Amino acid sequence: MYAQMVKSTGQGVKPREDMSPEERHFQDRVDANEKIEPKDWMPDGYRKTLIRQIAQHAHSEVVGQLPEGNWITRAPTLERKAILLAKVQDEAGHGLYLYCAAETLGISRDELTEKLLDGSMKYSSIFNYPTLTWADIGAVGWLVDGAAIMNQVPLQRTSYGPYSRAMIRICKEESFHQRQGFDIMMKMAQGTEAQRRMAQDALNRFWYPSLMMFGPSDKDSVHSAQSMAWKIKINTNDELRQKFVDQTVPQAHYLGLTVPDDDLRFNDETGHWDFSEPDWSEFYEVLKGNGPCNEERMAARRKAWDDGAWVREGLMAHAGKRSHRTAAE
Ligand code: BYC
Repeated sequence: MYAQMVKSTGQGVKPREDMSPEERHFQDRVDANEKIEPKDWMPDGYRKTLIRQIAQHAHSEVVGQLPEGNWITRAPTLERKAILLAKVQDEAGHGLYLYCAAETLGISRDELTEKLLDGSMKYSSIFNYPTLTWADIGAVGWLVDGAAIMNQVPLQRTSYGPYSRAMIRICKEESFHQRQGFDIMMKMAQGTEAQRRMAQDALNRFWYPSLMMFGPSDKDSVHSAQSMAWKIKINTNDELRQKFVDQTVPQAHYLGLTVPDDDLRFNDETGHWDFSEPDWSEFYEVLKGNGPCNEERMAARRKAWDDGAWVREGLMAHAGKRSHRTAAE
């Protein structure tokens, strides 16, 4: 049922002449940059697309704690440990803001988690790659949070009020995350020869998976056209990917590192960096569950869900008792 609902939103933009009067009025509000609030009328497709995108984002924040949490006990100094711990806790908080934003659309957080666990909802492809060395934690902060910010800053202007407000808070914290990652990379790149090699190796492994975070190229993006008409998305996947490359290549050069792309060239005519596309067959394999860490990530989420069952049951029992008491009073 859910897959069907999602498919029904994956088409081109609905022409104005085919819209009902409510849909036309709704589109006019979006075009006038009015925020849509939970109790306002909205097309079913708008609601479903938002639930899909916000929940996918929320799941990504939560699953995104795993590759970094893996390094909390092994951070090289007390200061690095405290910073990483704070960052990972921030990601949990981002997940909660986003689940709350999704709940305003009429779906519960439990349902969303169940959809993640049964495979009908996704999380970002990037978190299916392992963090093998401390330099990977630098690369995640610099590249992964850098890509996330590139995507999320425009989403502060998204048409749905609760999503837009959640993004404003999240973006404030993400910029600190990106800087802490770049700072780790600086230390590594300017350290011993072995540390510099670790930094380069982390860049080599995280470069293309970071480019994939923006989603398939525009010609293959299923949802972009309608999502942009509804201002659920503000930019296309390729626009954001290009902005990310333009911002990140000079940073890599500043670090004295080499971007692993032989075809990378600054194009004087366009004023942008030309770069090689990621291997899209790898991207789709990761989405199908065949990435290096898909199984491990889902097993960790399933275990957390099962281990937390007693808390959920306890809360429900407490809520039940309270409502009995209120009814009796
Ligand atoms: N991974 O039509 P398209 C973070 C799916 S950062 C997995 O272009 P759309 C964090 C897509 O869902 C990451 N799946 O889709 C950072 C669709 O499949 P379904 C989270 C992907 O939605 C640091 C299909 O491919 N950020 O949280 O218009 C530390 C076709 O794609 C991916 C967000 O989620 C992918 N990379 O555009 C901790 C930002 N890309 O659903 C945490 C909000 C595409 O039809 N989301 N797919 O089965 C977005 O901006 C958009 O959803 C996307 C995709 C740009 C990601």
